[in-house]
Formats: sequence, structure tokens, C-alpha cells
Amino acid sequence: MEVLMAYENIIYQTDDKIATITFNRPKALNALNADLLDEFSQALDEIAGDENIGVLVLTGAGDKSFVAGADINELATYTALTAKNFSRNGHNIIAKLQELPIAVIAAVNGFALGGGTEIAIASDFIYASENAKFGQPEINLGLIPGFGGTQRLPRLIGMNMAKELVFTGKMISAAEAEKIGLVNKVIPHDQLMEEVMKTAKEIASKGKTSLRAAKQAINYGMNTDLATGIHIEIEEFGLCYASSDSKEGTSAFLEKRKAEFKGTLKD
Ligand code: CO8
Repeated sequence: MEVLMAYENIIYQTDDKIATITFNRPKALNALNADLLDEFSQALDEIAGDENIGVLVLTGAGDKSFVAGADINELATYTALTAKNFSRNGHNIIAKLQELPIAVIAAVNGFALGGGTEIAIASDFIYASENAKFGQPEINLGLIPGFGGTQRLPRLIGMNMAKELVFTGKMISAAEAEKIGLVNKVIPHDQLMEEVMKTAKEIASKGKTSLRAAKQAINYGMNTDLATGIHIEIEEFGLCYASSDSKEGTSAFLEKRKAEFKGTLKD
């Protein structure tokens, strides 16, 4: 595992085709302050520019928390205008995360509150440890979610379930989160990273172009009507043939061997 560039509020590591960003302010339960968000944004730029990386894993430092939301010390200082800027900046970073052409897995190892839930749901899917807790507690601060919780959450778990979470600010367990489709899989705490890495490795062995095409078809298709979504799928299906991976995948099947995908996103 290679630790790259010295960040202070995150740890950025790569291991072959898998990058890991660990939110790293454990004394504040990895709350998102401005410095952490800047570093997160820079690391996402690094990943977007690194052809070798196929999967990004997000997790939190320590045993207790993924991300306990925005840093309330900073929230307490905002005016209406600086709050808007903070929210807009957060949205730009989360859009950058969501638009990465690779798979993003959130390994939620404890509290994922406010901005923590919002980062997790902008990932492609979530694996959670048994002691993970999710919630949108902003209402308890006299606020509302500001990094996508009023928009991505209802799209993911349905409007009424999202309203209950946002209106009450309550925390839900990993098991409840799995029941409502927020989490794909709940895993014993000490096995979380092992399980996440198993799935990450499996995804990293696939062709980059087809992974990007699948992600874009699902992400853009889910936010439009079915006919437009199907049109997007047709275009993305055709684009897969621009990469050597489609030749390799189909030939490997016919030759009864394992496919070795070597295509890049520049194909
Ligand atoms: N911000 C700053 N510090 C925090 C935060 C936070 N969000 N969460 C925890 N901490 C700090 C605590 O202050 C404490 O510090 P210290 O040891 O110096 O007193 C340390 O982390 C440990 O926390 P606790 O002692 O409280 O630990 P507990 O196990 O008792 O409780 C909880 C854990 C339940 C997670 C509790 O800390 C908590 O409720 N935290 C706040 C959670 C929260 O409300 N988050 C949402 C923030 S709002 C948000 O995310 C909006 C995002 C978008 C905003 C954009 C709009 C502008």
C-alpha cells in the first residue's frame, strides 16, 4: 500500500488499481472542516488524473466514525451568504466524486451523519459495519441538509422515508439502513475493510470503459424518463466497442479463458 502526497486531514493511499481515502480527524469524529474538504477535492482531482485507478474506497479513521457531518464549529460562524458558498462548494466536490468514471465504494465504519451520509450516498454503493449509524441531524441545529441530503436521499430510499429521517434528525442503525436500501451489505466491524477490498478487487479486474459506461448509463438514466434512459444505454452500449476490452471479453469467452482487460479510458 503506497501512501501518497502528504495530506493532513485525509489519508490517500493506493494499492495497485484501488485508491483509498480515509477521512482523518478522529478526535472530531472526522467532521468535515474547510481544510478537509479542500484536501478531499485535491485527492479527487489526483484520482481523476490517474489512469491506473479503477476503484475508490472511502472510509473514516478510528473505530467510531466515518464522518460525523460538517464541522459545527465552522457552521456556527456562517452568515446566509457564507453558508450558501459552503453548500455550493460542498456540492461541487460531491459532484466531482459522483462523476468519477470509476467505482466508488463507501466503507462506513461508524457514524455517517449529515455530510457523512451525503458523501456515502454520492458513492456508488455502501458497505457498512454493524456499528454504523446513519442520519441527517441538521434539523437539530436549525438547519437542513446542505450537501445533497434533500435530493439524493429521497431518490435513493424514497420520498417518505427521506422525509422521516430529515424531519426527525434521528439516527438509524446499519441494519435499518440495509432494510431501506441505503446500505448494500452489513459486515462485522473487524471484517469491513477486508470485505470491501474483496469487492473492490473484483470490480478493478473489469474493463474500465464498460465500467464507466455502466455507471454513466445508470447515473444519468436514473435522473431522466425511461425513453431517454434507454437512449443513453444504447449510446453507452455502442461506445463499449470503442475499447479493446469488448474484443478481449468476447474473445476470452469464446476461447474459454479468463479475460485480461487492458483498455484505458483513452481508448
Ligand atoms: N463538528 C465538530 N465536532 C464534532 C462533530 C461535528 N459535526 N461531531 C463530533 N464532534 C466532536 C465533539 O465535539 C467531540 O469533541 P471534544 O472531544 O473536543 O468535545 C468529539 O468530536 C467526540 O464527540 P462526542 O463526545 O460528542 O462523541 P459521542 O460518542 O458522545 O457522540 C455523536 C457522537 C452522536 C456523533 C455526536 O458527536 C454528534 O451528535 N455530533 C454531531 C453530529 C451532527 O449534528 N452532524 C451534522 C452536522 S450538519 C451537516 O453535516 C450539514 C452538511 C452540509 C452543510 C452545508 C450547509 C452550509
